[in-house]
Amino acid sequence: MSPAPEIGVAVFILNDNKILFGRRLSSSIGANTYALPGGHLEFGESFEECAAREVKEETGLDIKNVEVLTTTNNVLSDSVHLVAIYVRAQLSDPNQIPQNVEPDKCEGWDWYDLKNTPEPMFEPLKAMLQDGFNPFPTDS
Ligand code: 8DG
Ligand code: MG
Repeated sequence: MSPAPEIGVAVFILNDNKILFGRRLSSSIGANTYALPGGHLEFGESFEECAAREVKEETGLDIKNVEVLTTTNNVLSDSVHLVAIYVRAQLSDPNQIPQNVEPDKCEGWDWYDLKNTPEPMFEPLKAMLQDGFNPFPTDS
């Protein structure tokens, strides 16, 4: 039987025209590449609940105004099929500082301009950003 696709929620945290990215560590999927905070959808969760939970678990940040933006569907190998729901959110308190709560999974978090995103980028995000995807509201 084939393995099931994984469902992830990834969060563009937008603050002061910047986006939070962190470099993935260890043997996880996409090791050494930069990605958004996020994680697997748990049974019964909404996308918004999953986004807030994963952001808190990984960065210590509290978010608000979670909005679904788009999805990706990537088959990375014979055994890895990722479906991701991308949301955007704002910090509940814009003065909060991200903490590296899971240092075994992430090198650390930092803010980047959309025009100067870090490399190498996690594959599912790379194509999106190369295509010109913009997570900011159109009036900002
Ligand atoms: P968990 O198992 O502790 O719940 O979650 P995690 O260990 O934090 O999961 P993850 O690998 O960070 O991400 C969940 C899934 O979402 C995984 O299949 C990879 C996929 N994914 C994308 N794009 C992105 C992204 O930009 N950031 C994150 N974190 N995951 C992403 O396809
Ligand atoms: Mg994660």
